[in-house]
Amino acid sequence: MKKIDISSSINGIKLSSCIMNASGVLCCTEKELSEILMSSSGAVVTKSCTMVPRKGNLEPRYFEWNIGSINSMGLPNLGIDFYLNFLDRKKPKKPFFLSISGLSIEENYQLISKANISPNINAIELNLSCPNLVEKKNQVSLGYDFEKIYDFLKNIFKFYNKPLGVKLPPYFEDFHFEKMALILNQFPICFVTCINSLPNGLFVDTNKETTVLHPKKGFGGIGGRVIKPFSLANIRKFYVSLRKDISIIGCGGICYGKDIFEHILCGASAVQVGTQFFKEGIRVFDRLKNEFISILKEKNYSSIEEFKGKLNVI
Ligand code: RRO
Repeated sequence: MKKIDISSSINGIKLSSCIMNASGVLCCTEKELSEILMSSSGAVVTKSCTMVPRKGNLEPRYFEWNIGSINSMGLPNLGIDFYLNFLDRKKPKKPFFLSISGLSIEENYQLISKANISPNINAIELNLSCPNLVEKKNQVSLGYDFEKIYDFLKNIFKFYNKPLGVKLPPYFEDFHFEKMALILNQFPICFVTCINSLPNGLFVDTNKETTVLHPKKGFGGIGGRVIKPFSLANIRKFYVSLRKDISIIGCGGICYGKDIFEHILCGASAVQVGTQFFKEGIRVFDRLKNEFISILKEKNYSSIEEFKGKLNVI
């Protein structure tokens, strides 16, 4: 019988499985990260970190329903030193992506400088798209600030010389996709992760006539099954417009093996699981792997390279 290989490469970083966790979900503490290291996920991504630990927003700050989730976590994390120390102690056998999300451009430079001298990091996933910071209520997130982002990336690549990917917010306009691709194509970006949660959703409790979240008057980032069409659109748009050496990591709406197939068909080289990981726990990686392998068997594919990006338009 034909051997089915679901390994992948993110611009040269080898993953034994193309399925990994999404930053933010169950990847903040020692226990959570250790569990991911021992699982069948192809890599580990940390919760986005800042220079100093943060408690995040007030609770309730997460809610899920049958087809989605809403969160306003507010960047709770243990601080960059914890994640670098964890990495140095554990020396993971799978790629380790440090997600960073400074509260200012200056803080991002400090975080990136620290990561730059850490010997064991495989890549930074620079989060340009946190939707929930109460202290930045009137500021546009960097991923939507097309003026600032060019200079920001230019300055980073003056001193940073390891692999760096960016986690993008969802875009909706052709003009924005084109503008972002034009910017990213000018830098030695290793990968883009599409997409972060859809910002500023609102979920209402009909019985209580209230919001379900407390921070930011109930508004929060939407994730889960309901956002899959937006993930696929963002993956596809960037797959056709980015340089071919920039890998795409799909994120958003992965619940079943077939969702992984769709992300890869649109152009992703790997996928991240967020809401469904939170719902199901660590066994989600084995289940998704088995379902994905079954689909490849049915379709007679033996590796993801055979169909990656090969979406047909009818
Ligand atoms: O912590 C959060 O509120 C959060 C972050 Br940093 C992010 O990037 N995406 C999200 O949905 N929540």
